[in-house]
This record gives sequence, structure tokens and C-alpha cells, in this order.
Amino acid sequence: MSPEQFISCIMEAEPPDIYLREDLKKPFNQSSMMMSLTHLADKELVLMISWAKKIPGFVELSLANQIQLLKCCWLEVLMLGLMWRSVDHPGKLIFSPDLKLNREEGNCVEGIMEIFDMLLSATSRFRELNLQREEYVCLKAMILLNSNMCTSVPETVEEVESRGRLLRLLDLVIDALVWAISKLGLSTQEQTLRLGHLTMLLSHIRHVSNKGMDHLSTMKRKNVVFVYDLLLEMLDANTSTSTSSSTGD
Ligand code: AOE
Repeated sequence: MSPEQFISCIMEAEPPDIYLREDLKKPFNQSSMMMSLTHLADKELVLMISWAKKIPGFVELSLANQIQLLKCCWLEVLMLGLMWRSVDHPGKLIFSPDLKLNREEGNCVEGIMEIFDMLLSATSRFRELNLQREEYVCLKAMILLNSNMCTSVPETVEEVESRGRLLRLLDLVIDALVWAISKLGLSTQEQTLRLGHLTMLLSHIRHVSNKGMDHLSTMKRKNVVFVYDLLLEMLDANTSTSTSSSTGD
């Protein structure tokens, strides 16, 4: 598959905008804001599973590998999406078209302003770089495919094969990002620098995601198990019909 074809596939895989369609009662208090955000994230996570399955090659990975990748990166993927939606709105976080928050509104949830500030500064950096849609979709696929690179040690033959397929997929997505950058009319030197700057931003996103996880666990949300079961079900449903080897039966 050519980089051009790969990018058009992942552009089509982009999830639609999500509206909360709630009576968002402003001013928020701690619990109403956390409830709106959790409600939004729940809806986004369901769409994230369909998105991942549309990335060429993802469903050919072992089911265990698919789940592990999504478990590792879901908050990073949500955050990059949030940054993309917010890139043209300095000082605001566009969680959804009907949930736009500025840093001061973070005041009502303990500890959230610190996270908002980190999200806003990473968003400013993308604005500075004038991030393009093609680059954004590549970076998001990169986050997913790279998320367990340094944590998983393959043991079974199946895991070794799945990791091999994963590494080839990562090569594809790197080629796609390089191709997207090459379309921007920059000099060779500038293209190399842009690739470096864009990929370096991924380490900031991982950092903000870790901080966000810490914050979420102090907020003690209890709906994690439900989402996990749903995830398993949806991925399993797909894998058992489309491949013969990865479920082991
Ligand atoms: C960022 C982007 C976005 O689109 C939505 C949200 C909403 C909540 C925000 C977060 C964000 C940014 C960081 C914040 C956080 C609230 C507090 C934190 C501001 O500081 C996230 C709400 C998350 C709700 C938890 C839902 C449970 C998820 C469990 C996932 C899981 O267990 N698995 C296995 C992964 C499933 C992958 C599909």
C-alpha cells in the first residue's frame, strides 16, 4: 500500500464530531463538569474502537495486541483529537462543538487546571507548526501503533508474529507522515526538521496523558470495567469473523 493510499484510508477512518446534546448547566460545578467530560469520553471511546479497526492492518494483529494497544493509548488519542479540534481557538479547549472550556473554567475541578494548561500549551505548539490534517491523522495512528513498543515482550509464536506485523505497520505510518510532509513545499532540510518537531511532540502528549491518568485516578471514576468489557466484545466480534489464527481456535 502506498503512503497516499494509507493516508486516504486513515482520513476516511476519522470519527465524526460528537455532540453532548445535554442541558450543559453553566456555571459548572466539580461533579457536573466531570460528568460531562466522562460522558463525552465514553462516546469517543466507542468511536475510537471503530477508528482503530479501520486502520489498515490493525485487525490483522492478535486480539491481545489490539486490546493492549488501545488500553495503552486511549487518553493520548483523545488528547491529540482535542488538540486538533482546539488548534484554531487559542486559549480554549474544544472538547466538543457544544463543550468549549477555557482554563479558568477548570477552576471548579480540583487539579484540572494544571492539565488544561498542559493541553493548551501542546495545542499552541501545533498551532505554531501549522499542523496539517494529513499530518494529524498520521500522528494519531502513530500514537496507537507505538503505544506498547517498549512494554510488551512477545512470548508465544503468535505474539512474535503480531509484533512483526505491528513493526511493519509502524514503518507504513512513518512513510505516510514523511509523504504528507513532502507535499508542503519545504526544502529537504526543513522537511527533516518538521518530522523531528512533530514526532517530538508525541513525547509531550504521553507526558500529559500520564498526568491526566493520575488526575483521573484521584477523581476515582468507577466506570472502567464496563468500557473494558465493551472493548473486548467489539474487538472479538471483528477478529473471529475476519481471521482464522489470531483467536487461537
Ligand atoms: C481529553 C480529550 C477528550 O476528547 C475528552 C476528555 C474527557 C476527560 C478529560 C480528558 C479528555 C483530558 C484530561 C482530563 C480528563 C478529565 C480529567 C483529566 C481533563 O484531567 C477524560 C474522561 C475519561 C473518563 C474515563 C473513562 C474510562 C476509560 C477506561 C478506558 C479503558 O479502561 N480501556 C480499556 C480503554 C478503552 C479504549 C477504547
